[in-house]
Amino acid sequence: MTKEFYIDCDGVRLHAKLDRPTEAGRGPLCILIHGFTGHMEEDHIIAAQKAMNDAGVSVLRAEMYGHGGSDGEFRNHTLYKWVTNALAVVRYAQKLPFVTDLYLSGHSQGGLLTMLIGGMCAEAFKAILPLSPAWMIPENARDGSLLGITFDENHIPEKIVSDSWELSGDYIRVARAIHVEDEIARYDGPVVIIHGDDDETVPFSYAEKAGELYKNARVIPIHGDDHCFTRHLPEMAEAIRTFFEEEKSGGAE
Ligand code: FER
Repeated sequence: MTKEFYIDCDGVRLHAKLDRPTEAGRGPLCILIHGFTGHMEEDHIIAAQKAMNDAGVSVLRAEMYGHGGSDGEFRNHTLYKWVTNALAVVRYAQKLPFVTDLYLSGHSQGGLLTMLIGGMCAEAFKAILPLSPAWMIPENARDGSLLGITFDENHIPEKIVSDSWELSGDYIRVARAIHVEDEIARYDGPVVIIHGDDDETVPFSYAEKAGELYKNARVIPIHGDDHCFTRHLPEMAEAIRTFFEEEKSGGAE
């Protein structure tokens, strides 16, 4: 059963969908967030949602500022706006009466967001699941590059223009102020990083590096897969389903 609605974030409407497994009573919920230029109906987001539902986990998909059916223009989105949005979604989820354990997952820029919010609200989550997390964005922004587009990091341009999108320079100003390592260090809970080892957008080495920095992380490589898991989507979904099945029986180890 899908319920569609908006979550208020200080007057900004965030488009959301809640999918509950059949015959669900009280139980776990996972928040699931798309990536840069993404939305909640992408194949890899739906596959992750279904895998969670199959394992008996309710899923709250939410679209962040300037994406999908949420308020805001894409060109005006920043990671600070996304962080504020995600905090509103976490607070919303925490008030849902049926929720027992809360989990957080997101793909790419949503995976970076998952890592940031994991550190900010560490006590809120039973585990976090960054999918192909693009946590090099802040580092790249400091070095003058975004998705292969270069700029002078000491003179931020008014806008960054690619073939398919345009972004305000404020995206860069915000991105370069963010230090993901600080939030990694603040999260001691279980982390499951799922990442294609043939990802050309976010190199797999970032999954390995995050896996080493976290105190309690597992990296699940999807061999030969790309950034959006287009080659082995069922394998990615199965990794998610297996993780949540293990959670039901008291966790792996
Ligand atoms: C970048 C690398 C990756 C970037 C964005 C991404 C805006 C995110 C991709 C995604 O969310 O799919 O340099 O700059």
